[in-house]
Amino acid sequence: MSAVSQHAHPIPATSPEGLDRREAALLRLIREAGALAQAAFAADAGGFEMKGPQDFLTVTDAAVEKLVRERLDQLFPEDGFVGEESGSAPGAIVWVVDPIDGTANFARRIPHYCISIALAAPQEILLGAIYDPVHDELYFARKGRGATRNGAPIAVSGVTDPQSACVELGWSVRVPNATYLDVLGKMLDAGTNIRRAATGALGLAYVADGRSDAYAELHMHPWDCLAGLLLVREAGGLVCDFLAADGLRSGGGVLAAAPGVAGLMAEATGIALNL
Ligand code: LIP
Repeated sequence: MSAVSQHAHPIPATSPEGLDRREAALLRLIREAGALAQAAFAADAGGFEMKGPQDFLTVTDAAVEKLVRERLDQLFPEDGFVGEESGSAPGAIVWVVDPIDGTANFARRIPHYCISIALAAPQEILLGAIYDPVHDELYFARKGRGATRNGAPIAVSGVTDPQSACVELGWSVRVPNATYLDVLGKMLDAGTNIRRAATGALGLAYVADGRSDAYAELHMHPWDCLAGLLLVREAGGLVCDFLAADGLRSGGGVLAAAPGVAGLMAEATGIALNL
């Protein structure tokens, strides 16, 4: 994003009207990005390469991020950008984009992926959208205004008994196996059922929607989690303060939980729920 632009809107970005403009643009853009991704998925276009161990990259990741970045640069040139594939540009507020979350699924033609886009200020997440094009489910949250799926309000689950709780523990090579297995064991010992579906953004969206009771991952990138953390918070859940610990630059541990299992999950993961 150009740091200084002759096209900068005179309306302050974080004013109600500035956020209204960004909300409307985000909801249109994420559906357009989802249509591009799903067309590529259906066409089985392009194959994939490896960025590193268990780190997939498809041509669609790059194409979707290019579409999103160019459009946001046209609409809001004064805003910054943080993208999984194309890097960062500074701004007082920044768009944080995962063009295909669940790339390992997308690459192997497993129909379980999403696009995740958040708008963040230095210490708060302002807007979050997660779109699952396979099921045409668009999750959205704006700080202080609740969370929705396809426009209908959503809420976290009321589950309190670990024996009926179903939680997700994300995984990546960035965390030592012994550490991951230790947390996994504590969650199993507490009696919970555990899933891992390889898209943290959708995992967080499902917590906000009451389909799952918590999402934990010991290290996530900001583009994987910021939109989902706002969704869970606005849907009545508890979340970690990801941005407080330099998460926007370095990533960090993530926990988001329905209130009934929050204590159990904070104990098992060692991640504080402070928002
Ligand atoms: C994925 C994350 C997920 C993590 C995977 C992978 P990607 O992001 O959403 O939480 O467990 O290892 O990092 O690479 O599909 O955008």
